[in-house]
Amino acid sequence: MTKTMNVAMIGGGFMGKAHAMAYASMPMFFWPAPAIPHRKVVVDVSEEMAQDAQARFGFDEASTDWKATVHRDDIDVVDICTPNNVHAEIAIEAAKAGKHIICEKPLARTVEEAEAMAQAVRDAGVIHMVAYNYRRTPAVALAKRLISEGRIGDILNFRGTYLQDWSADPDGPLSWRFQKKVAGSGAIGDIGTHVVDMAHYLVGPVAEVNAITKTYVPTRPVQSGGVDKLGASEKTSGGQRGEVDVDDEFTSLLKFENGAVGSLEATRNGWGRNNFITFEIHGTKGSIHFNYERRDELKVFFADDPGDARGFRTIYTGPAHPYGEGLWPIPALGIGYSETKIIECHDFFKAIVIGEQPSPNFEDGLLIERVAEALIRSGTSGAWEAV
Ligand code: SOE
Repeated sequence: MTKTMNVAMIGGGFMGKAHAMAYASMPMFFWPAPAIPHRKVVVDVSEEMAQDAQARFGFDEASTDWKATVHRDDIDVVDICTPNNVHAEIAIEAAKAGKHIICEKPLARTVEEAEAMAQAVRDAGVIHMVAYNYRRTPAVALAKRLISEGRIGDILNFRGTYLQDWSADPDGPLSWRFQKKVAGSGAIGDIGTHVVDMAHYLVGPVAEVNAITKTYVPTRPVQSGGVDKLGASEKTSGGQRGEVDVDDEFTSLLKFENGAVGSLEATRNGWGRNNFITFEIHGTKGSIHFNYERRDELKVFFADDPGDARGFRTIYTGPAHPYGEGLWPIPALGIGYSETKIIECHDFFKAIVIGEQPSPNFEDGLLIERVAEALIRSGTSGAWEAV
């Protein structure tokens, strides 16, 4: 009989929606499910927000007290979907309470916080995961499989991007994502870390970075209400403006521990780009190209194809590929953001049931924070910085 595990989700915003949908749908995709997540308690900052989230996302109960909730005996899993400034406090408390933890990315605002979180889960012996979901896109997992099988040889170069435009409008409101005390950093932590996670997964640890960081919009209109509107959908210009003290964009060269080199850039000010997560990887025997905006597809070039048939081929992911057994029965029916979160949910509960740490876990999240801090340091020093 498949075990049911009770989830307390802290934060009922954008990520809360994605995680709640995954809890509901995971057993519909992956059956038998490793465990059935039960949406027990959702916590938010006001009664009204918590009750809205309870009704909308299908939880049994609503609460505004995260601390009491994580200590409840009937909670198995704590899911942290809050802004970054409270990840550490909640995760450390949840670890003390002996709960398994899934935490939204980036793990923390600083390396110091991430170290404390990693220590807390080590001491508690609980299962932990950081929700870098894009590596669970089947096409990205297929890239990993091809690389692991040696199909493109030794990796020479990784070129990654994460380009968005939701903060290109200077009158877009001052969300928490522009405030260092809440977010830790800007494009670096918010989106660059997703690609660092994929680079670590596909190539290996980054050893050194040499970055340029830019803040293009130094002040923004103070936002009305606490809800993150992600850009200019609700203009509040004309009123009071507050300081942006994080990066809008960075571009960096990379050196990997295994000798591969590469580059990484991320911006939230790139007009016309939405969720433009790309990587191109060159190996000694072939190349791989991925663009999340065409996430059913993986483009692959094999150098040992006959000369007259050489060229990038497009593979549409489906049943023959990673996670194919649980997803849709025909390639190219469409993989979406939700599917990446459903797979993430599956892998997290599987890890709990088999008692093995998933990846990326808090140790991986800590390594990513070290890269993020090296990028910030390099943006100031103008020099190569070791991770
Ligand atoms: C905003 O840049 C954002 O919501 C990120 O915070 C998410 O991690 C990314 O998946 C989508 O864009």
